[in-house]
Parts: sequence; structure tokens; C-alpha cells
Amino acid sequence: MTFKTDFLWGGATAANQLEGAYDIDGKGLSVADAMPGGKERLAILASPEFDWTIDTEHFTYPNHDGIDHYHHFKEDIALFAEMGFKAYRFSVAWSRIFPKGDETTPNEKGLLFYDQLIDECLKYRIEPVITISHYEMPLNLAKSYGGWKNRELIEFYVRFAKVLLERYQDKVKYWMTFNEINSATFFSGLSQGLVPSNGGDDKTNVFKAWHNQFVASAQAVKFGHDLNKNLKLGCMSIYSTTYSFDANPVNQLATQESIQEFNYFCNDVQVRGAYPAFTNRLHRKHGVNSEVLEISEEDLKIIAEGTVDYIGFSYYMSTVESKTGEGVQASGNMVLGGVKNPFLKESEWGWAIDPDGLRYALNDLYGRYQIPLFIVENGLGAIDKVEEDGTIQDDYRIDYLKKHIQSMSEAVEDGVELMGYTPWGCIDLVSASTGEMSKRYGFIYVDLDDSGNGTNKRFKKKSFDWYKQVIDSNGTNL
Ligand code: BGP
Repeated sequence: MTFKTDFLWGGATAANQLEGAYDIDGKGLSVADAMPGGKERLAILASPEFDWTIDTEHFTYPNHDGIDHYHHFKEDIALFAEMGFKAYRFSVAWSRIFPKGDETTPNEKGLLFYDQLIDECLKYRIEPVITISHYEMPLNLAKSYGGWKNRELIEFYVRFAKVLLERYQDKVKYWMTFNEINSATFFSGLSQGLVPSNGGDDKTNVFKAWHNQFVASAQAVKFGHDLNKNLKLGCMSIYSTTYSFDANPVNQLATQESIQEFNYFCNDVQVRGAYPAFTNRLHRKHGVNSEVLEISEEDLKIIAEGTVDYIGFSYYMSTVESKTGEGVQASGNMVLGGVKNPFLKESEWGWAIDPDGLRYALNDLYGRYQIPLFIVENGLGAIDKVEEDGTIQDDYRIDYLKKHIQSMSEAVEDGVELMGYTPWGCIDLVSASTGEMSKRYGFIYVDLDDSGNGTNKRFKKKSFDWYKQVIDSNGTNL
């Protein structure tokens, strides 16, 4: 059998995208709560005028209600259990526990929600996998402190992480410190609380924020290790398999540079415990003044002591690099950019569908780091149609996932140590990049449209039974 008998099959979500209940039981606002929905979401965040002010007159805020998982979690976990989930990756909304982020005492009501959520998972023997921070830092930390470029956030984050680690150490074994930490390349607002109006358009701030996050992550990892030797703490980043458009050495070099920057930089620091050799070149490329980063000897010691046990990563697509720009067509991908790959089809959002790229990713990461890998996000965002008889025939999703699982299985045959697979948005939720419900990933359909209208009822899609059979056969019956 290819996959280990304790392989962690499951699904993944993030608090800000599904919980809803954004202002109850003491929860404060998070950066996601201040992000307008709609296709223009990324453009709004990148605009110099955007300053995290909630402006309900002009925009909708889909993250406020999500799919109201806060009040439906028992029903949702029961459906996950019916599919046979062995693991469920979710995040804790930081602003439920520390509403403004800088308090010293946690909000007990917020913790009670996660007590129940975790116990509900354990009731079905589903292993909870926690992302400590997934695009939902308290809004106050972005507005009053300027986001992660401010060193004070290290203390706030570590306090938050310690509360969770201490409280759940006997119930939760698998943890990740930051979701897609390398996404700050294009998503600095969500992941670092940085937008142009608070300096997010200056790369020095992005690198400074990263440095503070690296120190915070390492402190949390070290604390977890010292607290309980059973805990497994990982990092989490996006991996995008990156090909050169052609054999022109100029394009090959540009590809290597982009791989170092996007796929390796953050992982190198968190896995190896040191900045990679190409850091100075990267700083120069982005006009970063490294003195402003305030990287002290003490910081480097902490980073070296807090290395992770495994690499969690998301994989959705591959990208193509071309510096010369000869004969290329731009890809339709608004998130990662790059040029079109003539050999691949794209999703409706221009994300190149590339199952072989996942085998490449797994071999590349394992070859470089030699520690266990966990695919904690993968999937196809698509517009689903409800048929007249109420069914959802999402064969395109089944096809996508099937090919990616086949590719995983090849990688395991190649010798890669793979811990598990938790496809993204196992239940439909609000999209991170568009802020819309209509970009769906789930095995479970949620009856809500982009404006939040609908019954909010859950329906099983065709992929629900298919995934159940996949898990049941430990990935052999695809
Ligand atoms: C990752 C994020 C998730 C998620 C997913 C799909 O970047 O970690 O939060 O949303 O991508 O992206 P989208 O929702 O933009 O389709």
C-alpha cells in the first residue's frame, strides 16, 4: 500500500472564511473582517487609500457571516466524520482569544468555542490540526501597531500561541505557526496586516515583518517542544512549481531566482534555522535596507533553536517564468502572475491545473529539507451548479483531486515522506482572494450566494461520496 496506514486524510478551512459570528462572545475585529468582498478585493487592498476602515455603505463583508460554522460546527464535523476524515485542519481566530491582540488575559468565551470544536473532532477520532494564525490577526494590530513590521507583535503572538499550546497540548498534536507565510509577496494585507497606507508597498517593511514572524514562529515552536515532546509543530507556505518558459539560460536563471524567493526563502529559515545564502541578493533586488530589519544575534539564536518538525504546504498550481518575454502570453492568474503554460489547462481563475507539478513539488521539498511533508491545502475553485433534483455533479473537482492524489502516490513511491492530505475548503466557504462564496472548493455545498443570501443549508456534492471511498481505501480506490 502506497500511503501509510496512519495517513492523515481530511480537509482544511480557516476561521475567518467560515466561522461567521464575527462580533459575538467577545470577538474583536480581524483584518479579514475589514476586507471587502468581491472580485476587486485584491485591488482594494493594494490601493494607497485602503486603511482598514469598515465602510459598509460601499462594500459587503462576506467574512462577517462566513457559513456560520460557529453555530453549525457539530453538523459540519458530523459530515466530515461521515466522509471518514482522519484529520481536520482549522485555524483559531486570534481576535476571538485576544480581541485587540495586545491584551494580557485571553477571552474565555472564545476559548470555549475551540474547546467544543476540538472535543467534537475527538468524538469522531478526527485529529485536529491547528493553524495558529491564518489571515486573521486582530485588526487593532494592523491599525494601531502597523502590522507585523512592528516588533511588539512578536510578544502578542507568542502569548496567543502559548495559551493555545498549553490549553490543547493533550488534545492536539499537529500545529502550524503561520498560514502561507510566503504569501506576503502578494497578500501582505492579509498575512502581515500591511497595506500601502501603513507602509506595505515598501518591501523593507515586508521583509521586516517576515523577520518578526520568523522570530515569533521559532519562539512558539521552541515553547511547544519544551512543553510537550509529543507535539509536532510545522511551518506552512505556498509551493508553486515554477518552470522556465524555454531553455534560454536567461529564463532558467530567472526561474531559479524566483524559486529561491518564493518556494525556499521562508521554508529555509523555518526548517534550517538560518537565513539562506541568497538573502542579501534578495534584499538588494527589492531595495531592502537590511539595517532597518533589526536582525540581532539573539534573534538568529532563537530562529536556530525553533526549527519545525514538518513542512505544511499548499499546492494549487504551477507557474511559468520568462524574463525575455519572447513568444509568451500572460497567464490569467491574478494571484501569482507568470505566463501561460501552453501544456496546461487553467481554472476559471487562471490557476494552471498541474498534477505532475505536485509530484515535482514533493520531490523538491523532500530533497531539499528531508523532513516530513504535509499537503495541507489543494483543490479546485469552481462555480458549482445545483441541478433541478438538488444534486451537484462536480466531476471536474473529482478529476482534479484524483489526478493530484495519483501524483502524491507517485511521489511516495519516489521515497517522499508524506504525512497527510487535507484538501482546501472541504466545505464551501468564503474565498480568500475574491471574498466570494461562488468560488467553491467543498465536498459539501453551502446554499449561500455572494451577497450572503440563501438557506445556509448543507448538501453533499458528488465528490462527497467519492472522497469517502478514497479515504476508506487509503487512497487506492480513486
Ligand atoms: C490559500 C489560503 C486559503 C484559501 C485558498 C484558496 O491561499 O490559505 O485561505 O482561501 O488559498 O484561495 P482562494 O480562496 O483565493 O481561491
